[in-house]
Amino acid sequence: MSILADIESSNKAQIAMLIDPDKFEESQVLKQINAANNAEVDYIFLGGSLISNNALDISIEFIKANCNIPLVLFPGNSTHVSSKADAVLFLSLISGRNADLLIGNHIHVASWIKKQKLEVIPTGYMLIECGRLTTAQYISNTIPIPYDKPDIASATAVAGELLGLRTIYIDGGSGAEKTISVQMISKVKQSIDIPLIVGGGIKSVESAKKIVKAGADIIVIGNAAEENPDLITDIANEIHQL
Ligand code: 1GP
Repeated sequence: MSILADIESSNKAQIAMLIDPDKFEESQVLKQINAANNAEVDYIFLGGSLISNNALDISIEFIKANCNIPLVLFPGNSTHVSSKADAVLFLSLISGRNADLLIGNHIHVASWIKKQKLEVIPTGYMLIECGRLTTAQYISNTIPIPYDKPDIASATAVAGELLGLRTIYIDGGSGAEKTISVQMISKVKQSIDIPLIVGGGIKSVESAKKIVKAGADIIVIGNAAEENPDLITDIANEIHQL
């Protein structure tokens, strides 16, 4: 089954652990992968807004040598792709008005990707203001959707769905001060009929549960799992029961 089909048909909430290739360090990543294996994490997302160490392929090889969890690229631009991964979130940054991230980068890699075995998951990516300026917002040179404007988020997500995108990813950005509000998550979820991915600033079992109850189909945990790999086990145990 394709990864997208797995996401679409899952009758329980899923969890993705985000690994940043720019922070790649074998012993640290191994701790995270072991925790992900124990916790039966559903996906590993690999990527970030800024990759400056050229470690993407090395990271993929290391992760795949140590676990069988599907590995999905989460690219910041067209240089962040590799045929060694299982799938790529083909992100269009629909919350912003930066043409390069809406369509420009895609053109650079589209013909190459089409020839690979890499599964493509067309994804409407939306940055939401969550307390502070994040790297994703800065590097993308876009204005995030205001925290307290669920209607804008909902209309943007619906536009993405009507354009044919297959998932919506709302993200406070890595290291967000607070998570996206449950009001916004539930408004977006009620507006669309495609899977909803939510990430940014999820640091506890309680906030993960709230986000899933509000409607997230997949939650993404990055920083908190780097700081405390055991947290991913606790969160996955709870989330998989919801
Ligand atoms: C960022 O959604 C991800 O794009 C994860 O964010 O690192 O804050 O968990 P955190």
